[in-house]
Amino acid sequence: MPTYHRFYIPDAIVAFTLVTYNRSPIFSNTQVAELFLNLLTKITNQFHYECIAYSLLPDHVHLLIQLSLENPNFSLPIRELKRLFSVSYKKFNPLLPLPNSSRQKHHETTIWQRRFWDHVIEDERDLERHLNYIHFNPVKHGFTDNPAHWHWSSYSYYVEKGYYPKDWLPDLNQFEDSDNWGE
Ligand code: NI
Repeated sequence: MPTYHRFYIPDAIVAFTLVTYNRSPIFSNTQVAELFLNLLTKITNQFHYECIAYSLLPDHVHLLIQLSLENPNFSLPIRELKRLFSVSYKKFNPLLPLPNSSRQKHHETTIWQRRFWDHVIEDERDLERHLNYIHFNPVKHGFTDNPAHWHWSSYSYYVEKGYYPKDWLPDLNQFEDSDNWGE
């Protein structure tokens, strides 16, 4: 198991990817998707974070979050988001598969994949790439051919603000030199 080094920079913008356990498409359920977004708002408020962009896919979530000066350590808030969601989600689906012994030892449920992917935004260009990646993601994964047709992302907000032209599609070359993006 590799050692993870995380760098906690106050006020940094961080990209996160959270994946469901066994890639179960739990966010296809509208109520479950709304539950997650409500808890995301709750957590960002609690830690004075700002969610800059998001994209909710059936089996994973992409987030772009600005941290706060008082809570630069994002591990706790993200773990808390996953935990709160797991607790509430059980009400939707009481017949979840039982965790194996390793997962039980780590007090993990069968709702999320262990850990999460994160990347601290380096500069303006990196920020733009991640915004584009997140908003293009429903198309990338084949759920729609137009980012505007995907309800579960912050794309329409950015179109309204004039950040994207009406029929925006990204230059795909900008994504190739990056790391794995967590999904
Ligand atoms: Ni994705």
